[in-house]
Amino acid sequence: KFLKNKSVGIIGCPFSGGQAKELEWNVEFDGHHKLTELRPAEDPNIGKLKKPRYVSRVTEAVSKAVESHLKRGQLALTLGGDHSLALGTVVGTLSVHPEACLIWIDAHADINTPETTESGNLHGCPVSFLLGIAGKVPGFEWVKPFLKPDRLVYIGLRDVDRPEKKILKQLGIKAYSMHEVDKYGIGKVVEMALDSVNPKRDRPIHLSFDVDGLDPTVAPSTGTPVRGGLTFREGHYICEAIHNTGCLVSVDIMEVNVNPLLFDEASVFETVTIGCSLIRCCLGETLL
Ligand code: HAR
Ligand code: MN
Ligand code: MN
Ligand code: MN
Repeated sequence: KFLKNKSVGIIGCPFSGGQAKELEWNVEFDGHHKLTELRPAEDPNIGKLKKPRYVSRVTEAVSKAVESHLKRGQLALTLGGDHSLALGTVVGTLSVHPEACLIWIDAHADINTPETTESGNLHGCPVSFLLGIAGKVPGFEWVKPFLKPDRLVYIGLRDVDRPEKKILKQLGIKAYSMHEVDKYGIGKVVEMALDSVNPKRDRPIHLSFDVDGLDPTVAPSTGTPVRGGLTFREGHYICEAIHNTGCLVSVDIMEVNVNPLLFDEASVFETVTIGCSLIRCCLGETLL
């Protein structure tokens, strides 16, 4: 009776004055960035790539947002959304901290190039753009500085395309698949991963956490689930250990899908809840 347009306004209230603020972080919430407004009227494929202009505009805007929070000395926490967003978040981090390293938690390597991608989906490609091996794609000229291959490490991989495997080998990129997690245990894997990209623990760390790195039994509402993933504790251990380095400057929690048409409420709740709990570990929540 009183409303029009079937439109809801959400008032985000990042306020904790009425309680004791547990982890002692001040929270500044941007609100949801209005990214859909950046969608161009026309966006034909470029080669195999789907929605290239939309993705380039959105990721460039996200890079600026991350950059501005980091410049103000804040930890940049980005909640998404498909993993193409990490193209923006990582460039934002590198533009403030050129010496930063990238820890990528995922079932997938997301390192397809515009040539190797079979799906054409850009969430399977952000790492190739970050490394500067994607070639020239119109709209993505803003992507700089590039990430050096020895500043990147993966944990949790188990669904890597054949051409992606080739790129990982050729560039000598360090990757700990679920096989290594099984073999060495998560403690050793995280230590080896940190030793490879941040041997002296003196480089800023960007953590890009795709929730499909977790097993679908603990993080079900994600677009491309793959069996045999990280357990609840393994996921949390990674965040705790990275927090403990004192080097964490930027965190992405990605591929959380909250579309009620795609997932039931319980699945969404479970996945969002684990995302929040990973974030708390990144911010220093401990078990004891
Ligand atoms: N490798 C496949 C592709 O390029 C699948 C990518 C899967 N998507 C993600 N990324 N959720 O981690 O399309
Ligand atoms: Mn902001
Ligand atoms: Mn991913
Ligand atoms: Mn993934």
